[in-house]
Amino acid sequence: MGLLEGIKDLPDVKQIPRDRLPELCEEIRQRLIDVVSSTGGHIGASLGVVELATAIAYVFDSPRDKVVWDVGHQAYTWKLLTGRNDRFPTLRQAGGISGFLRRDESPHDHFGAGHAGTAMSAAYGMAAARDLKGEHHDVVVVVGDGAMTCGLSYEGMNNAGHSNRDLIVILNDNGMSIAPNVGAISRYLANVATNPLYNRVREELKRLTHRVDAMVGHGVQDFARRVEESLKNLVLPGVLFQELGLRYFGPVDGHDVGDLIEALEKVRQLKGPRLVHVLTQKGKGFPLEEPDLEKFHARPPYDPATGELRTAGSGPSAWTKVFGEAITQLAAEYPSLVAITAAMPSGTGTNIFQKKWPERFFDVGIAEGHATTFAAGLATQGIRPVVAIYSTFLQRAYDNIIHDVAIQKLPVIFCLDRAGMVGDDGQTHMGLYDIAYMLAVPGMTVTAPRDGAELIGLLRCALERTEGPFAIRYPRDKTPTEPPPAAAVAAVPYGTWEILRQGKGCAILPVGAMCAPAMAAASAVAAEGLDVTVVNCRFVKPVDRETLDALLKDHRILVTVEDGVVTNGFGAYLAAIVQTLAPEVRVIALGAPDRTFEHAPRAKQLESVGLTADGIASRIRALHAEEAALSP
Ligand SMILES: Cc1ncc(C[n+]2csc(CCOP(=O)(O)OP(=O)(O)O)c2C)c(N)n1
Repeated sequence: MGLLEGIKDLPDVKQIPRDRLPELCEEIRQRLIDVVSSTGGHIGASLGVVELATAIAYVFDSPRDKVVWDVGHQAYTWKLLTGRNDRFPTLRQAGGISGFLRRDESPHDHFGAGHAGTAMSAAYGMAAARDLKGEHHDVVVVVGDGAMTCGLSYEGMNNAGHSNRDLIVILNDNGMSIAPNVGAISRYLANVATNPLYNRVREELKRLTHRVDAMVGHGVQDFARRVEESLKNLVLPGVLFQELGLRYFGPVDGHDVGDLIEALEKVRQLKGPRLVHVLTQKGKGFPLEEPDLEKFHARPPYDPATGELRTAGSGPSAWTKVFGEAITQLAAEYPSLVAITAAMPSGTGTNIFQKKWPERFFDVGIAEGHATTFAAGLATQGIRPVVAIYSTFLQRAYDNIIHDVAIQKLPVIFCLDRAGMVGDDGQTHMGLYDIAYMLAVPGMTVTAPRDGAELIGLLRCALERTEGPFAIRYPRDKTPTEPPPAAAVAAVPYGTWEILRQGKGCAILPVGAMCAPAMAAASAVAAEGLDVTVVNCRFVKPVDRETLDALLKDHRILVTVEDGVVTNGFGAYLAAIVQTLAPEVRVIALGAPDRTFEHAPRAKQLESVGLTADGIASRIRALHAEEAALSP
């Protein structure tokens, strides 16, 4: 039996002789490569921390000690060592374990996440709670160098650093965010890692820690203080963290499990806020000979022997690609257009733009709020920023959208990829809230295209406007049809809807990607004698008053369909308007109910809330039956 098979929970890890831990790590690495080859997932991030997660499991005593992993995408080894090896093949599958950490999945998942930069604050909260309750345990944070581009990480560090509370921060530095990391902090960390003091520091750390061993139980506190002082003089590379109030240790080789354990054991004996800088290699051991580092971060199913993807995608292009190509082409016509991403060049398709227009491309790091205010600054100077951020991550920038962009009526274009049900990333990544949050922003134009050509037409419409922000949302999916080149697509006239099918009595009003299932539903009920109208509500705000007024004349029921929460969504917004215009008309809102949603394929998630042709058709039939029963 392999070592991993014998591990049912963390205490079993501690039973393994130290000299056999490298063997355990190799088993774990193979298990990760094998399982993720069929489930897909964040293989690169997780392979990078096999030794680190094993060392943490070995040294600390979770669940008594609290271990908080930032994002949680890199914590697959943690899952394997904390009782989830058997269920690991269900990773990211419907009904299976999550691709991130969740408090309801294991007592060892001390904080749920999915978005970057939350770990420092959450861990500091746990440390403060421990002290308030008079308890004694460790609180450990594992945070990546990418997450160090998040302002939130510094807010947490600033607070924790001068608190004097016990907190161990482990900085997992692999030089990568999803793409190569950006900005001053990444350059700073690279300098630290290659500093000539590196070897001296390591040697000195070893020498000093051997002396701690000899003195345990005899004046450890006093000695710890001397260790600290000696190190302070030596580890000038970590001066940034020292100035923030965290004692710096490292850099430590993140693939030497023995060194890691030694370093963590020693740092554990000290007090106060401290930071251990660990150098790791993203994707270590992955079979691809020349990994495309960015694609490597998370990967769809692949061949475990070669690392090559199992299936090349077929059918029309993904929305992401259509968007990336469209802005790249439109940039030739609009010289002031620039593109901004918050650490997601390939995820948002802006990598296509980056290749053609490198000087007009900005990757600002995992900093959605900054991306938005930076865009606002650009817009004050006549530049036309297109800010491409996933719906879920733009939640981070809400104040910036209102305070920095909308109030100043600046023409910033927000392109929200992954809007709607998002699939196997699950509840933390759902793009269900943007219609609701954007509708509330004064002066915000809120739109959603029904296909790739309309996405280009809306981008053009946005670029032609010079006042106020403009949002365009589209899902994690393929477009229904391949669009023509951007030059062949005209601007969508501002504020207009499009009648896709003229019927009577009942009208379906879908938003964006919901047009296709709405049309299919209309065809299905037409075969049964129900002649419904379908209107493409590509402008969610402002509504097309002319078309709406016309609809209100000969329709008794309007059924809105949106791939977003119904609470304060398009249906609610339209109902409030209709109530003032024609109170006798019923507005029925179809969308996602007010709850969280589990990971599953996007199509299944949509089906679960009736956002399919069948689901919409059965609601139309039911409404028709209700109306028939009510009419005299
Ligand atoms: C707020 C937010 N924006 C963007 C992302 C997408 N994202 C997931 S992991 C990641 C990179 C994180 O880099 P790092 O912290 O260094 O961890 P690594 O993957 O390198 O282990 C990004 C940008 C996110 N999870 N949260």
